[in-house]
Amino acid sequence: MSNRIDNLLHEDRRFAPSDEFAANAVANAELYAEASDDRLGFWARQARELVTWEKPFTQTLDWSNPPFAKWFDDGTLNVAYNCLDRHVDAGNGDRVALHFEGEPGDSRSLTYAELTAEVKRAANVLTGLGIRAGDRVAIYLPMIPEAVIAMLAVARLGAVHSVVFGGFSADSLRSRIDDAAAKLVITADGGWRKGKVSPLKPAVDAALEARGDLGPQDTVTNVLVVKRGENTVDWNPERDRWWHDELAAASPDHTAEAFPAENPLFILYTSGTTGKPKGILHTSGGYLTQAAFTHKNVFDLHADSDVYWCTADIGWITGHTYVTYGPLANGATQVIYEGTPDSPHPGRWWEIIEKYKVSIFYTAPTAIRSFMKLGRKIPKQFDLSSLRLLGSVGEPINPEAWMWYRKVIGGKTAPIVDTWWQTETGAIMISALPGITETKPGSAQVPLPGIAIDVVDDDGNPVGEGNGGLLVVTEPWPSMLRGIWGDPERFQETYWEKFGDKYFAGDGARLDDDGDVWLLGRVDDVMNVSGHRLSTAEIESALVSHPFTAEAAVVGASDETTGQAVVAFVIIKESQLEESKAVEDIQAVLRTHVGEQIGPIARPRQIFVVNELPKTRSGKIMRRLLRDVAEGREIGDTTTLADTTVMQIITEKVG
Ligand code: 6R9
Repeated sequence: MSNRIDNLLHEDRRFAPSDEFAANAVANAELYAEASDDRLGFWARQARELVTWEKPFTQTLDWSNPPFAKWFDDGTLNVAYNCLDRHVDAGNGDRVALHFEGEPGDSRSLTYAELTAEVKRAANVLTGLGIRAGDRVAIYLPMIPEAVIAMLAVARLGAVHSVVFGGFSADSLRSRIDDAAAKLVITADGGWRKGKVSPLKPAVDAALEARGDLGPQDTVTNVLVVKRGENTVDWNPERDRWWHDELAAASPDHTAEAFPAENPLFILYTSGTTGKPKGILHTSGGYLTQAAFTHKNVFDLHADSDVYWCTADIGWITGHTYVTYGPLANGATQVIYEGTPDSPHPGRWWEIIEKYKVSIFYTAPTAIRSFMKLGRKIPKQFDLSSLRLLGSVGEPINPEAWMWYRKVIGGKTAPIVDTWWQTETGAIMISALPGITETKPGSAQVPLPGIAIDVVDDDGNPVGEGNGGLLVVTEPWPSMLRGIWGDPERFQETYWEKFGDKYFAGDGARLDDDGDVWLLGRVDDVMNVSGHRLSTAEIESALVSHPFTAEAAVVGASDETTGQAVVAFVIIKESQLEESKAVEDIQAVLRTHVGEQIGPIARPRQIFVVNELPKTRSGKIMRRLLRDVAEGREIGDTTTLADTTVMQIITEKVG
């Protein structure tokens, strides 16, 4: 880490936007002045200009009961109407909303009029299945248009979606269904990944069956199944319905009802420092305002000419805010792609950019680094000249990857916006504004207009320029989380207890001499693997749930491609070892087990079988030392260990 900070301090490259870009930029520098003069007035103006309200709000922020914020509280709106009908009403019904590219090469484009009609039908189907405002609907789908349609149909009814990433296991799905007490699950038979169909419906079946006596009573009454993979599926005629049959029979007319600004819109689960994922709750008016504002200004969106592509899956917050809500609220034309970047060939993404003339491209550093490894020859085979703006999200982007992105993908001209935000923040918080900010490789740079952030020490005192500390948000913002589903105490504890009046993001950061922010990674036990948050505790409990394992410790070790990688240290039960199992077999079994319990992304890159774990006298595992081992470094200070010889033994084992 210290090495990295030094490198960052020596970064003095700067890239100013071209005159042409600056002249046509959507954002303007006055936004900063306006927001610093009257922050709430600034957000009220954005909310009035970017969102259509059924009943206008009169109060911008109610912060009388912190940390529970209410934004635009007495206003009413329908989020789906804002993403659909109003564009059709404004004469843009023929504009393409979604260019869908399937992994096997099939494609389909939906205009705003077509997408609106589909969502109306789906809303009628959901109503027919008993879904009402406030009900929870779990969505477990591949990246196909139906994923967006399903989210918007739920939102249209004032119901609450909980999208579960299609790569998650039946167990993960079940715990999310249970936690939110979902009434309906929307899934698909399967989706395309890496050249073959990856089934989804079996995981839903397993999640709904394997409840045992532990889970709460079965809240799910129906499963709606999109046909995509054409794989054979088991069918429960009482519970399961085909999406296409139901939609074909449904009326295409549906009038969107308005709901209060603070009506819950979705729950999205994310890893925390303890094992149990947190259901992050977002509501309607404030979320949509900041989603639309940031999408328009950070990506310099010219809705009538741009083609926008965000590569995130809808299972992540980036897919919620920058595939579904932001772009559609702004009437953008966007690409969605079902599959993996290298299927059927390593140039697939660049081919898609060429095919649709994508002008705005938003992806994660892990993807950029894996393309870098393959070399520039691959992207050079495609015409990427349509690209005029590039974005990065999910983890710090190292300056080398930033420079490669700029040169090889952006043709040395497209500005890069490195956007810092979280599931909890709902929308981008820190980023350059293209056309205005001079960009700096590796730094997320400046808080957006209307956003107040700081870097503080452990006691909450600002560290000032040139110093490092903890990133905090010092004022409430429109798209902030409104809580953790069903657990207000955990909400207070996790984010607000440390500093009282400031939101604690869990990230380390440093301010350089210009006051620009450099993100340094998580300060808690959360790892960032390919931009996905995983908790050490969650993987440890998956490992320990296997009969082989007596104890486990998991660390995030730095990895050239994925940013961090999961490395596990496990102690195997004596009884199991006595059966003289080969270490390789144990490792393979445990890797598979973690994949089944959580999902393939959580599978450890390495599992070391050890006899002991380094612990303090109070019994806390010293992950810092294990990280030293995992990263092949000399072991740091071991004086607080209960048994100081243990690290030597581990190092010998691993060596
Ligand atoms: C949007 C998203 C949030 C965590 C966050 C931080 C890391 C995200 C970043 C970044 C450095 C950026 N992170 N963007 N770190 N630079 N531009 O990724 O949400 O999945 O909740 O993860 O990701 O550590 O705290 P989420």
